[in-house]
Amino acid sequence: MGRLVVVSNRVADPRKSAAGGLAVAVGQALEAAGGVWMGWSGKVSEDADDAPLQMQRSGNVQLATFDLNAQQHDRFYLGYSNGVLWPVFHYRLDLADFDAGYFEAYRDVNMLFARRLLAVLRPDDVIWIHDYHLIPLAAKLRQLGCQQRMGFFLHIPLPPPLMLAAIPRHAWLMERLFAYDVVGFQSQADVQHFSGYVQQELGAESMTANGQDAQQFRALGSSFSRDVRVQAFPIGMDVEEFRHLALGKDAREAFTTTREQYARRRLLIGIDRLDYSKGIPHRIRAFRELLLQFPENRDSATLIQIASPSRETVDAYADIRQELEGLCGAINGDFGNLDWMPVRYIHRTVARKRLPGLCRAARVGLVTPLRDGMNLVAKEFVVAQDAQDPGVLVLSRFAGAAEQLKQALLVNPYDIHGTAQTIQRALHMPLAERQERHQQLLAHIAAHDVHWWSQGFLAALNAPAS
Ligand code: GDG
Repeated sequence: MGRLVVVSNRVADPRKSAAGGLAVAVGQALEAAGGVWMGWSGKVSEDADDAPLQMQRSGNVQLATFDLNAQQHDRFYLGYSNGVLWPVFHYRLDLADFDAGYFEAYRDVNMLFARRLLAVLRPDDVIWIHDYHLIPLAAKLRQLGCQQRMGFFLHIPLPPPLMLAAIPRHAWLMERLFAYDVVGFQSQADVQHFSGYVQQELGAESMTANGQDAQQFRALGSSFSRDVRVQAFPIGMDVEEFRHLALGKDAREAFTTTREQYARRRLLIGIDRLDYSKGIPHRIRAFRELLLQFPENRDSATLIQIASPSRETVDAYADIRQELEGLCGAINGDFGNLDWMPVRYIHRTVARKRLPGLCRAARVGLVTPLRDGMNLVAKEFVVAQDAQDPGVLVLSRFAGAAEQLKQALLVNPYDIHGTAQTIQRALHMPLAERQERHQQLLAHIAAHDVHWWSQGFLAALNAPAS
Protein backbone atom coordinates (compact mmCIF):
# COMPACT_ATOMS: atom_id res chain seq x y z
CA MET A 1 0.00 0.00 0.00
CA GLY A 2 1.24 3.50 -0.83
CA ARG A 3 1.45 6.43 1.55
CA LEU A 4 -1.59 7.97 3.13
CA VAL A 5 -2.06 11.62 2.24
CA VAL A 6 -4.54 13.50 4.40
CA VAL A 7 -5.85 16.94 3.49
CA SER A 8 -7.94 19.05 5.83
CA ASN A 9 -8.43 22.74 6.38
CA ARG A 10 -6.27 22.74 9.50
CA VAL A 11 -3.34 20.50 10.35
CA ALA A 12 -2.36 19.45 13.86
CA ASP A 13 0.83 17.78 14.98
CA PRO A 14 -0.35 14.24 15.84
CA ARG A 15 2.35 13.92 18.51
CA LYS A 16 1.01 16.86 20.52
CA SER A 17 -2.07 15.84 22.43
CA ALA A 18 -3.53 19.35 22.43
CA ALA A 19 -6.75 19.03 20.51
CA GLY A 20 -9.69 16.67 20.27
CA GLY A 21 -11.99 15.79 17.37
CA LEU A 22 -10.48 15.60 13.92
CA ALA A 23 -6.89 16.22 15.05
CA VAL A 24 -6.73 13.17 17.29
CA ALA A 25 -8.64 10.96 14.86
CA VAL A 26 -6.57 11.68 11.79
CA GLY A 27 -3.26 11.83 13.61
CA GLN A 28 -3.68 8.22 14.71
CA ALA A 29 -4.33 6.93 11.19
CA LEU A 30 -1.34 8.83 9.78
CA GLU A 31 1.08 7.71 12.48
CA ALA A 32 0.17 4.12 11.71
CA ALA A 33 0.42 4.26 7.89
CA GLY A 34 3.04 7.01 7.52
CA GLY A 35 2.46 9.81 5.05
CA VAL A 36 1.66 13.46 4.55
CA TRP A 37 -0.88 15.77 6.21
CA MET A 38 -1.50 18.95 4.24
CA GLY A 39 -3.57 22.00 5.10
CA TRP A 40 -3.71 25.67 5.94
CA SER A 41 -1.14 26.76 8.56
CA GLY A 42 -3.76 28.85 10.39
CA LYS A 43 -1.72 31.99 9.54
CA VAL A 44 -2.70 34.87 7.31
CA SER A 45 0.17 36.58 5.50
CA GLU A 46 0.56 39.05 2.69
CA ASP A 47 3.17 37.05 0.78
CA ALA A 48 1.15 33.82 1.06
CA ASP A 49 0.83 33.38 -2.70
CA ASP A 50 4.59 33.24 -3.34
CA ALA A 51 5.72 31.36 -0.23
CA PRO A 52 6.70 27.69 -0.66
CA LEU A 53 4.96 24.87 1.19
CA GLN A 54 6.24 24.70 4.79
CA MET A 55 7.42 21.15 5.53
CA GLN A 56 7.90 19.75 9.02
CA ARG A 57 8.50 16.15 10.07
CA SER A 58 6.67 14.73 13.07
CA GLY A 59 7.49 11.07 13.64
CA ASN A 60 6.10 9.12 10.76
CA VAL A 61 4.26 12.08 9.34
CA GLN A 62 5.32 14.91 7.04
CA LEU A 63 3.29 18.02 7.87
CA ALA A 64 2.86 20.32 4.86
CA THR A 65 1.24 23.69 5.47
CA PHE A 66 0.80 27.02 3.73
CA ASP A 67 -0.56 30.44 4.67
CA LEU A 68 -3.63 32.11 3.16
CA ASN A 69 -3.75 35.76 2.21
CA ALA A 70 -6.26 38.05 3.95
CA GLN A 71 -8.80 37.90 1.15
CA GLN A 72 -8.70 34.11 0.94
CA HIS A 73 -9.12 33.89 4.71
CA ASP A 74 -12.11 36.25 4.70
CA ARG A 75 -13.87 34.84 1.68
CA PHE A 76 -12.95 31.14 1.58
CA TYR A 77 -12.66 30.33 5.30
CA LEU A 78 -14.90 32.80 7.11
CA GLY A 79 -17.10 33.52 4.09
CA TYR A 80 -18.10 30.46 2.11
CA SER A 81 -17.02 27.65 4.45
CA ASN A 82 -18.28 29.11 7.73
CA GLY A 83 -20.81 31.67 6.52
CA VAL A 84 -22.61 29.49 3.93
CA LEU A 85 -21.83 25.77 4.18
CA TRP A 86 -21.62 25.48 7.99
CA PRO A 87 -25.04 27.11 8.66
CA VAL A 88 -26.87 25.39 5.78
CA PHE A 89 -25.44 21.98 6.62
CA HIS A 90 -26.64 22.56 10.20
CA TYR A 91 -30.14 23.47 8.94
CA ARG A 92 -29.70 27.21 9.59
CA LEU A 93 -30.68 28.76 6.26
CA ASP A 94 -31.53 31.92 8.19
CA LEU A 95 -27.85 32.44 9.09
CA ALA A 96 -26.38 31.75 5.64
CA ASP A 97 -24.84 34.65 3.76
CA PHE A 98 -25.56 33.68 0.15
CA ASP A 99 -25.21 37.10 -1.43
CA ALA A 100 -21.72 38.09 -0.47
CA GLY A 101 -20.12 36.50 -3.54
CA TYR A 102 -17.87 34.13 -1.59
CA PHE A 103 -18.35 31.26 -4.03
CA GLU A 104 -15.48 32.17 -6.37
CA ALA A 105 -13.01 32.30 -3.48
CA TYR A 106 -14.14 28.82 -2.35
CA ARG A 107 -13.61 27.43 -5.84
CA ASP A 108 -10.24 29.18 -6.25
CA VAL A 109 -8.81 28.21 -2.87
CA ASN A 110 -9.74 24.60 -3.57
CA MET A 111 -7.69 24.90 -6.78
CA LEU A 112 -4.87 26.37 -4.71
CA PHE A 113 -5.02 23.33 -2.39
CA ALA A 114 -4.93 21.06 -5.47
CA ARG A 115 -1.86 22.77 -6.94
CA ARG A 116 -0.06 22.75 -3.59
CA LEU A 117 -0.83 19.07 -3.14
CA LEU A 118 0.25 18.12 -6.63
CA ALA A 119 3.81 19.14 -5.73
CA VAL A 120 4.08 16.44 -3.04
CA LEU A 121 1.95 13.63 -4.50
CA ARG A 122 3.24 10.24 -5.64
CA PRO A 123 1.33 8.03 -8.08
CA ASP A 124 0.56 5.30 -5.54
CA ASP A 125 -0.59 7.62 -2.72
CA VAL A 126 -4.06 7.18 -1.28
CA ILE A 127 -5.69 10.54 -0.60
CA TRP A 128 -8.15 11.18 2.24
CA ILE A 129 -9.80 14.61 2.16
CA HIS A 130 -11.76 16.00 5.11
CA ASP A 131 -14.74 18.21 5.58
CA TYR A 132 -16.86 20.92 4.04
CA HIS A 133 -14.04 23.34 3.25
CA LEU A 134 -12.71 20.97 0.61
CA ILE A 135 -15.69 19.34 -1.14
CA PRO A 136 -14.45 20.18 -4.68
CA LEU A 137 -10.80 19.25 -4.05
CA ALA A 138 -10.85 15.82 -5.71
CA ALA A 139 -12.48 17.27 -8.82
CA LYS A 140 -9.73 19.91 -9.00
CA LEU A 141 -7.05 17.21 -8.60
CA ARG A 142 -8.64 15.10 -11.35
CA GLN A 143 -8.66 18.21 -13.53
CA LEU A 144 -4.89 18.35 -13.00
CA GLY A 145 -4.56 14.71 -14.08
CA CYS A 146 -4.45 12.87 -10.71
CA GLN A 147 -5.50 9.22 -10.89
CA GLN A 148 -4.95 8.27 -7.23
CA ARG A 149 -7.72 6.79 -5.12
CA MET A 150 -9.46 9.59 -3.26
CA GLY A 151 -11.88 9.52 -0.35
CA PHE A 152 -13.88 12.26 1.34
CA PHE A 153 -15.29 12.32 4.86
CA LEU A 154 -17.84 14.91 5.94
CA HIS A 155 -17.60 15.64 9.67
CA ILE A 156 -20.78 17.71 9.78
CA PRO A 157 -24.33 16.63 8.84
CA LEU A 158 -25.66 16.63 5.30
CA PRO A 159 -29.09 18.33 5.25
CA PRO A 160 -32.16 17.06 3.37
CA PRO A 161 -32.30 17.61 -0.41
CA LEU A 162 -34.55 20.67 -0.44
CA MET A 163 -32.38 22.43 2.09
CA LEU A 164 -29.25 21.72 0.07
CA ALA A 165 -31.07 23.10 -2.94
CA ALA A 166 -31.22 26.49 -1.21
CA ILE A 167 -27.49 26.95 -1.87
CA PRO A 168 -26.92 28.84 -5.10
CA ARG A 169 -24.90 26.51 -7.39
CA HIS A 170 -25.72 23.52 -5.19
CA ALA A 171 -25.61 21.13 -8.16
CA TRP A 172 -22.07 22.22 -8.98
CA LEU A 173 -21.03 21.57 -5.40
CA MET A 174 -22.70 18.18 -5.04
CA GLU A 175 -21.58 16.92 -8.48
CA ARG A 176 -17.98 17.43 -7.35
CA LEU A 177 -18.48 14.57 -4.86
CA PHE A 178 -18.55 12.15 -7.79
CA ALA A 179 -14.83 12.78 -8.32
CA TYR A 180 -14.17 10.71 -5.17
CA ASP A 181 -14.03 6.92 -5.00
CA VAL A 182 -15.54 6.85 -1.52
CA VAL A 183 -17.67 9.45 0.28
CA GLY A 184 -18.20 8.88 4.01
CA PHE A 185 -20.82 10.44 6.27
CA GLN A 186 -21.35 10.33 10.02
CA SER A 187 -24.82 8.78 10.03
CA GLN A 188 -27.40 6.81 8.05
CA ALA A 189 -29.58 9.93 7.98
CA ASP A 190 -26.82 11.76 6.07
CA VAL A 191 -26.49 8.88 3.60
CA GLN A 192 -30.23 8.99 2.99
CA HIS A 193 -30.07 12.73 2.34
CA PHE A 194 -27.26 12.21 -0.14
CA SER A 195 -29.17 9.43 -1.86
CA GLY A 196 -32.31 11.55 -2.12
CA TYR A 197 -30.44 14.61 -3.35
CA VAL A 198 -28.36 12.98 -6.09
CA GLN A 199 -31.33 11.04 -7.46
CA GLN A 200 -33.77 13.98 -7.36
CA GLU A 201 -31.51 16.86 -8.29
CA LEU A 202 -28.69 15.31 -10.31
CA GLY A 203 -30.56 12.41 -11.93
CA ALA A 204 -27.95 9.99 -10.56
CA GLU A 205 -28.70 6.30 -10.56
CA SER A 206 -28.41 4.00 -7.54
CA MET A 207 -26.33 0.91 -8.37
CA THR A 208 -26.68 -0.59 -4.89
CA ALA A 209 -27.26 -4.32 -4.58
CA ASN A 210 -29.74 -5.27 -1.85
CA GLY A 211 -28.38 -5.90 1.62
CA GLN A 212 -25.11 -3.96 1.20
CA ASP A 213 -23.89 -1.48 3.82
CA ALA A 214 -22.29 0.67 1.18
CA GLN A 215 -24.33 2.34 -1.51
CA GLN A 216 -23.10 2.94 -5.03
CA PHE A 217 -24.24 5.84 -7.22
CA ARG A 218 -23.54 6.68 -10.85
CA ALA A 219 -23.79 10.26 -12.04
CA LEU A 220 -25.38 10.17 -15.46
CA GLY A 221 -24.49 12.88 -17.93
CA SER A 222 -22.33 14.76 -15.42
CA SER A 223 -18.87 15.82 -16.46
CA PHE A 224 -17.37 12.89 -14.51
CA SER A 225 -19.62 9.88 -15.22
CA ARG A 226 -17.91 8.05 -12.37
CA ASP A 227 -19.31 5.78 -9.70
CA VAL A 228 -19.03 6.77 -6.07
CA ARG A 229 -19.34 4.50 -3.06
CA VAL A 230 -21.23 6.13 -0.19
CA GLN A 231 -21.39 4.87 3.37
CA ALA A 232 -21.88 5.91 6.98
CA PHE A 233 -18.67 5.74 9.03
CA PRO A 234 -19.66 7.14 12.43
CA ILE A 235 -16.52 8.66 13.94
CA GLY A 236 -15.30 7.27 17.25
CA MET A 237 -13.11 8.75 19.96
CA ASP A 238 -9.68 7.70 21.11
CA VAL A 239 -10.86 5.71 24.12
CA GLU A 240 -7.38 4.70 25.25
CA GLU A 241 -6.03 8.26 25.13
CA PHE A 242 -8.97 9.56 27.14
CA ARG A 243 -8.68 6.79 29.73
CA HIS A 244 -5.01 7.57 30.05
CA LEU A 245 -5.81 11.26 30.58
CA ALA A 246 -8.41 10.27 33.17
CA LEU A 247 -5.73 8.56 35.25
CA GLY A 248 -3.42 11.59 35.10
CA LYS A 249 -2.77 14.06 37.91
CA ASP A 250 -4.71 16.95 36.32
CA ALA A 251 -7.86 14.92 35.78
CA ARG A 252 -7.76 13.46 39.29
CA GLU A 253 -7.24 16.91 40.76
CA ALA A 254 -10.10 18.37 38.72
CA PHE A 255 -12.32 15.52 39.94
CA THR A 256 -11.44 15.90 43.62
CA THR A 257 -11.69 19.69 43.72
CA THR A 258 -14.99 19.73 41.86
CA ARG A 259 -16.51 16.99 44.01
CA GLU A 260 -15.40 18.79 47.18
CA GLN A 261 -16.63 22.15 45.98
CA TYR A 262 -20.03 20.74 45.02
CA ALA A 263 -20.33 18.16 47.80
CA ARG A 264 -23.83 19.38 48.69
CA ARG A 265 -24.93 19.89 45.09
CA ARG A 266 -25.93 17.86 42.06
CA LEU A 267 -23.67 18.76 39.22
CA LEU A 268 -24.60 18.91 35.54
CA ILE A 269 -22.01 19.59 32.86
CA GLY A 270 -22.01 20.91 29.29
CA ILE A 271 -18.79 21.15 27.26
CA ASP A 272 -18.96 22.67 23.79
CA ARG A 273 -17.32 24.98 21.34
CA LEU A 274 -19.38 28.14 21.49
CA ASP A 275 -21.37 27.46 18.32
CA TYR A 276 -25.04 28.03 17.51
CA SER A 277 -25.37 24.40 16.37
CA LYS A 278 -24.68 23.16 19.90
CA GLY A 279 -28.01 24.33 21.34
CA ILE A 280 -26.50 25.98 24.42
CA PRO A 281 -29.21 28.68 24.87
CA HIS A 282 -31.94 26.02 24.57
CA ARG A 283 -30.09 23.98 27.20
CA ILE A 284 -29.89 26.92 29.61
CA ARG A 285 -33.64 27.51 29.12
CA ALA A 286 -34.32 23.83 29.84
CA PHE A 287 -32.26 24.12 33.01
CA ARG A 288 -34.27 27.17 34.04
CA GLU A 289 -37.45 25.20 33.37
CA LEU A 290 -36.12 22.41 35.60
CA LEU A 291 -35.72 24.87 38.48
CA LEU A 292 -39.24 26.21 37.87
CA GLN A 293 -41.02 22.86 37.48
CA PHE A 294 -39.10 20.94 40.11
CA PRO A 295 -38.25 23.41 42.89
CA GLU A 296 -36.53 20.72 44.96
CA ASN A 297 -33.54 21.26 42.64
CA ARG A 298 -33.13 24.86 43.80
CA ASP A 299 -30.13 25.44 46.00
CA SER A 300 -28.81 22.15 44.68
CA ALA A 301 -28.59 21.50 40.91
CA THR A 302 -25.66 23.38 39.39
CA LEU A 303 -24.80 23.53 35.71
CA ILE A 304 -21.19 24.07 34.69
CA GLN A 305 -21.25 25.17 31.06
CA ILE A 306 -17.88 25.38 29.34
CA ALA A 307 -18.17 27.16 26.00
CA SER A 308 -14.75 27.41 24.40
CA PRO A 309 -14.28 30.40 22.07
CA SER A 310 -14.65 29.64 18.39
CA ARG A 311 -14.74 31.64 15.10
CA GLU A 312 -15.27 34.86 16.99
CA THR A 313 -14.98 37.09 13.96
CA VAL A 314 -18.12 35.60 12.36
CA ASP A 315 -21.16 37.75 13.35
CA ALA A 316 -23.46 34.86 14.27
CA TYR A 317 -20.92 33.76 16.89
CA ALA A 318 -20.80 37.18 18.54
CA ASP A 319 -24.62 37.13 18.69
CA ILE A 320 -24.82 33.77 20.44
CA ARG A 321 -22.20 34.84 22.94
CA GLN A 322 -24.29 37.85 23.89
CA GLU A 323 -27.47 35.77 24.10
CA LEU A 324 -25.79 33.26 26.40
CA GLU A 325 -24.35 35.87 28.71
CA GLY A 326 -27.83 37.38 29.06
CA LEU A 327 -29.48 34.02 29.77
CA CYS A 328 -26.92 32.93 32.35
CA GLY A 329 -27.00 36.32 34.08
CA ALA A 330 -30.80 36.22 34.28
CA ILE A 331 -31.01 32.70 35.71
CA ASN A 332 -28.35 33.44 38.33
CA GLY A 333 -30.07 36.70 39.22
CA ASP A 334 -33.54 35.13 39.45
CA PHE A 335 -32.69 31.90 41.27
CA GLY A 336 -29.24 32.26 42.85
CA ASN A 337 -28.53 33.12 46.47
CA LEU A 338 -25.48 33.93 48.54
CA ASP A 339 -24.14 30.38 48.51
CA TRP A 340 -25.58 28.93 45.30
CA MET A 341 -25.12 30.04 41.73
CA PRO A 342 -27.25 27.85 39.40
CA VAL A 343 -25.09 28.29 36.28
CA ARG A 344 -21.34 28.62 36.05
CA TYR A 345 -20.66 29.77 32.52
CA ILE A 346 -17.04 29.60 31.43
CA HIS A 347 -16.19 31.19 28.11
CA ARG A 348 -12.67 29.81 27.93
CA THR A 349 -10.93 26.68 26.75
CA VAL A 350 -10.32 24.28 29.62
CA ALA A 351 -7.13 22.18 29.41
CA ARG A 352 -7.91 18.82 27.81
CA LYS A 353 -6.12 17.03 30.67
CA ARG A 354 -8.78 18.29 33.10
CA LEU A 355 -11.86 17.34 31.06
CA PRO A 356 -12.17 13.67 32.16
CA GLY A 357 -12.09 14.74 35.82
CA LEU A 358 -14.82 17.34 35.31
CA CYS A 359 -17.01 14.85 33.45
CA ARG A 360 -16.55 12.24 36.16
CA ALA A 361 -17.56 14.70 38.87
CA ALA A 362 -20.89 15.39 37.14
CA ARG A 363 -24.12 13.53 37.83
CA VAL A 364 -25.53 14.45 34.40
CA GLY A 365 -23.88 15.26 31.05
CA LEU A 366 -25.92 17.58 28.83
CA VAL A 367 -25.13 17.13 25.14
CA THR A 368 -28.04 18.77 23.39
CA PRO A 369 -27.05 20.16 19.97
CA LEU A 370 -29.78 21.34 17.60
CA ARG A 371 -27.84 19.50 14.90
CA ASP A 372 -24.42 17.85 15.02
CA GLY A 373 -22.48 15.55 12.70
CA MET A 374 -21.51 13.20 15.54
CA ASN A 375 -20.54 14.94 18.81
CA LEU A 376 -17.55 13.43 20.53
CA VAL A 377 -18.25 15.07 23.89
CA ALA A 378 -21.15 12.61 24.33
CA LYS A 379 -18.72 9.71 24.02
CA GLU A 380 -16.06 11.35 26.20
CA PHE A 381 -18.58 11.90 28.98
CA VAL A 382 -19.45 8.19 29.04
CA VAL A 383 -15.81 7.04 29.01
CA ALA A 384 -14.93 9.38 31.90
CA GLN A 385 -17.54 7.90 34.27
CA ASP A 386 -16.94 5.64 37.26
CA ALA A 387 -18.60 2.35 36.22
CA GLN A 388 -19.69 1.72 39.83
CA ASP A 389 -21.47 5.07 40.16
CA PRO A 390 -21.87 6.51 36.66
CA GLY A 391 -23.45 9.81 35.63
CA VAL A 392 -26.27 9.92 33.07
CA LEU A 393 -25.95 11.17 29.49
CA VAL A 394 -28.79 13.37 28.21
CA LEU A 395 -28.34 13.45 24.44
CA SER A 396 -30.07 15.32 21.62
CA ARG A 397 -31.77 13.08 19.09
CA PHE A 398 -30.35 15.46 16.47
CA ALA A 399 -26.71 14.59 17.18
CA GLY A 400 -25.25 11.93 14.86
CA ALA A 401 -24.24 10.12 18.07
CA ALA A 402 -27.92 9.40 18.81
CA GLU A 403 -27.96 6.74 16.07
CA GLN A 404 -25.38 4.80 18.09
CA LEU A 405 -25.92 5.76 21.75
CA LYS A 406 -29.42 4.42 22.23
CA GLN A 407 -29.06 3.91 25.99
CA ALA A 408 -28.60 7.64 26.59
CA LEU A 409 -31.72 9.60 27.53
CA LEU A 410 -32.64 11.10 24.16
CA VAL A 411 -34.27 14.53 24.02
CA ASN A 412 -35.62 16.98 21.48
CA PRO A 413 -33.68 20.12 22.48
CA TYR A 414 -36.33 22.41 20.96
CA ASP A 415 -38.83 21.00 23.48
CA ILE A 416 -37.72 22.93 26.56
CA HIS A 417 -40.41 21.45 28.82
CA GLY A 418 -39.69 17.85 27.71
CA THR A 419 -35.92 18.35 28.10
CA ALA A 420 -36.41 19.67 31.65
CA GLN A 421 -38.44 16.56 32.52
CA THR A 422 -35.74 14.30 31.11
CA ILE A 423 -33.05 16.12 33.09
CA GLN A 424 -35.15 15.55 36.20
CA ARG A 425 -35.33 11.84 35.34
CA ALA A 426 -31.56 11.74 34.83
CA LEU A 427 -30.93 13.42 38.20
CA HIS A 428 -33.04 10.80 39.96
CA MET A 429 -32.18 7.66 38.02
CA PRO A 430 -31.62 4.65 40.32
CA LEU A 431 -28.09 3.27 40.54
CA ALA A 432 -28.87 -0.08 38.87
CA GLU A 433 -30.35 1.62 35.81
CA ARG A 434 -27.42 4.04 35.59
CA GLN A 435 -24.96 1.14 35.71
CA GLU A 436 -26.86 -0.87 33.11
CA ARG A 437 -27.09 2.02 30.64
CA HIS A 438 -23.48 3.05 31.19
CA GLN A 439 -22.19 -0.47 30.64
CA GLN A 440 -23.96 -0.76 27.29
CA LEU A 441 -22.94 2.70 26.13
CA LEU A 442 -19.31 2.12 27.09
CA ALA A 443 -19.20 -1.25 25.32
CA HIS A 444 -20.46 0.34 22.11
CA ILE A 445 -18.10 3.32 22.29
CA ALA A 446 -15.07 1.13 23.03
CA ALA A 447 -15.86 -1.27 20.18
CA HIS A 448 -16.36 1.60 17.71
CA ASP A 449 -13.43 3.84 18.59
CA VAL A 450 -11.35 6.09 16.37
CA HIS A 451 -9.21 3.22 15.12
CA TRP A 452 -12.29 1.26 14.09
CA TRP A 453 -13.47 4.37 12.23
CA SER A 454 -10.29 5.16 10.33
CA GLN A 455 -9.60 1.51 9.53
CA GLY A 456 -13.13 1.11 8.21
CA PHE A 457 -12.86 4.17 6.00
CA LEU A 458 -9.41 3.28 4.69
CA ALA A 459 -10.44 -0.33 4.01
CA ALA A 460 -13.31 0.99 1.88
CA LEU A 461 -10.97 3.40 0.11
CA ASN A 462 -8.41 0.70 -0.60
CA ALA A 463 -11.00 -1.87 -1.72
CA PRO A 464 -11.05 -2.52 -5.46
CA ALA A 465 -13.95 -0.79 -7.22
CA SER A 466 -16.90 -3.16 -7.67
C1 GDG B 1 -16.88 18.43 14.31
C2 GDG B 1 -18.38 18.12 14.18
C3 GDG B 1 -17.94 15.79 14.98
C4 GDG B 1 -14.64 21.18 23.74
N1 GDG B 1 -14.46 22.18 24.62
C5 GDG B 1 -13.18 22.09 25.04
C6 GDG B 1 -12.59 21.02 24.38
N2 GDG B 1 -13.50 20.46 23.60
C7 GDG B 1 -13.25 19.25 22.77
C8 GDG B 1 -14.15 18.12 23.17
C9 GDG B 1 -14.18 17.28 21.91
C10 GDG B 1 -14.00 18.34 20.82
O1 GDG B 1 -13.49 19.52 21.41
C11 GDG B 1 -15.34 18.73 20.18
O2 GDG B 1 -15.72 17.72 19.34
P1 GDG B 1 -17.23 17.61 18.84
O3 GDG B 1 -17.34 16.31 18.16
O4 GDG B 1 -18.15 17.74 19.99
O5 GDG B 1 -17.55 18.87 17.92
P2 GDG B 1 -16.89 19.81 16.77
O6 GDG B 1 -15.71 20.55 17.25
O7 GDG B 1 -18.02 20.67 16.29
O8 GDG B 1 -16.42 18.81 15.60
C12 GDG B 1 -18.80 17.04 15.17
C13 GDG B 1 -16.45 16.15 14.98
O9 GDG B 1 -16.16 17.18 14.02
C14 GDG B 1 -15.59 14.93 14.63
O10 GDG B 1 -15.95 14.39 13.40
O11 GDG B 1 -18.20 14.89 16.04
O12 GDG B 1 -20.17 16.70 14.96
O13 GDG B 1 -19.15 19.32 14.37
O14 GDG B 1 -13.11 16.40 21.85
O15 GDG B 1 -13.66 17.47 24.30
N3 GDG B 1 -11.31 20.65 24.57
C15 GDG B 1 -10.57 21.38 25.45
N4 GDG B 1 -11.10 22.45 26.13
C16 GDG B 1 -12.40 22.83 25.97
O16 GDG B 1 -12.84 23.81 26.58
N5 GDG B 1 -9.31 21.06 25.67
